[in-house]
Amino acid sequence: MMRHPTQAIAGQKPGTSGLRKKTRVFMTPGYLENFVQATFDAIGGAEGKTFVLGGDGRYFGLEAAQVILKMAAANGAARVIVGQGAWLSTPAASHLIRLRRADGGLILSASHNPGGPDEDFGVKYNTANGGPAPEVVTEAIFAATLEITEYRKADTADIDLASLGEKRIGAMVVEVVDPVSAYADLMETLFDFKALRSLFHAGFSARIDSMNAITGPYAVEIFEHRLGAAPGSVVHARPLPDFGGMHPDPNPTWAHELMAAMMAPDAPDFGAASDGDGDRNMILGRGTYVSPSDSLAVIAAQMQLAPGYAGGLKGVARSMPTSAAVDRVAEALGIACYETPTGWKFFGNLLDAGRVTLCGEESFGTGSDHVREKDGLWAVLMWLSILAATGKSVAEVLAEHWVRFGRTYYSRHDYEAMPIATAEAMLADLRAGLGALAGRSVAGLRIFSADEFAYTDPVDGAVSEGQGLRLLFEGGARAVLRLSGTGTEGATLRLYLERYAPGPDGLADDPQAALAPIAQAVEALVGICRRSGRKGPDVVT
Ligand code: VG1
Ligand code: CO
Repeated sequence: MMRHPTQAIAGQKPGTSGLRKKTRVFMTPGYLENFVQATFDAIGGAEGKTFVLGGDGRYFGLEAAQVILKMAAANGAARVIVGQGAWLSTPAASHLIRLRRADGGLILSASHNPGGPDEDFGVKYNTANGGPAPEVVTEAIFAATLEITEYRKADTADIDLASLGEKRIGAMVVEVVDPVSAYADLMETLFDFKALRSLFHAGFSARIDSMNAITGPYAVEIFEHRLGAAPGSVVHARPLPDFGGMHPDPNPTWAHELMAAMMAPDAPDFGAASDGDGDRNMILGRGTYVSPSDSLAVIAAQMQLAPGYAGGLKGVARSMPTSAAVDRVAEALGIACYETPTGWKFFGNLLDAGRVTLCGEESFGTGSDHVREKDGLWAVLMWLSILAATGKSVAEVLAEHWVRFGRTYYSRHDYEAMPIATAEAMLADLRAGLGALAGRSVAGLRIFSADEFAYTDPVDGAVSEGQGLRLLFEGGARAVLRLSGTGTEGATLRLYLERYAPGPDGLADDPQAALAPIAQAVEALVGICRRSGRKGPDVVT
């Protein structure tokens, strides 16, 4: 029995990064099957194709991988390359798709969302370039979920994913590969591992927190085995189905153990954390937190120190809510700087067209043209390369960057699990009044312009509207508001705040204090707390 009648399920609309729902929703009979069949249907079928499959090790990942393998076989796929134990970090999956010239890949992860039977699960389809499917594809998948009447799935026993090698489901080959080695090899081609080994050999200390998620095995192999970091430098290194109760979102709130260790008097020289699927990174030095937008700018300014980028950068791209710190570096380097909507899928065309080498988002995402996803451990290796080449500390690198380019104070305030109607009404009201805001003063700040961000892809002309409401204040300060597209509960309202200080004075202020006037102006105008009854944001990064 290969063909299974089914009925369309409402709400299977991929968000910023794939379809994310509560795990129990994904576990209801037919839910995963419908979405996977719709994906195969939307890409013109799976017949004769090769796919990559893997995920971040979260609860239900193994079961989902078995379902997808049987469905790929029944849909006529030729081969599925799957990480051992159904493990693959998102950047490693992107690399494997490219390396093996696969037609696409399925990544099983809800990324930075917690995992477990009562938490989140997700599925994302990546195309042959290794990157997240662009909007035309995700829209076609969603349309197919609404028309589906049957799915195909082979009736066979589960495949052994614990041992390496080739297996078969009917005519389809299931190739179980080591999830780590190809990715670690790629990193060796980009960075000077000899120099990094010397750094650790000289006593440099690091704490890399994998948060019981997928980067553990990668980080142990790269930092401890290949680079000689002290055993135990990688903490929470074992991927666990529920991440051991951790919330694998590398920010000061959720990676608080690492934060505490790095702010302690005996802190190591360097600290970093990654998210569930390994595409995000947080960078820390002893007593120092690096804001992701600053990290992107520092990397842009110093990237040619790594051998893989010695030829310089073609251009850079950042998501719209990301701070303009990197723009100032691009200007100094005389290279193009693109501003895209939120979500890595919007960088794909720019990377494929060779217009940019480096991309980044304020949400702890940085990456280059080596893959088509953001890459947490890549960012860690890039920072280590900068420290090794300059002999400076994280704090010194940051301070010198600000002296040279000025400092862009930046913060994101998240209001989570709000009633959807309340959040939508706030933004609708703001949107309705946008036209009348220019020239008005709120809470002592004069609004220079206000608009809603829309993007026309410079490569294929695709238009994406409704990508965030922007308020520009006189003097270059900025606030952006948008709703999250990755949550699974209610609405998450994100408020992004930014202010530029050219220096030489005023480079060492507390970011929250520096941005408070803008936050107050937004509260006066939008009334986030007033209208929701909240006292303040749930997460501040
Ligand atoms: C968030 C971030 C966005 C990121 C996306 C996926 O989206 O803001 O920058 O690309 O997560 O990251 P949203 O729509 O919730 O703001 V990951 O690491 O969850 O794949
Ligand atoms: Co992620």
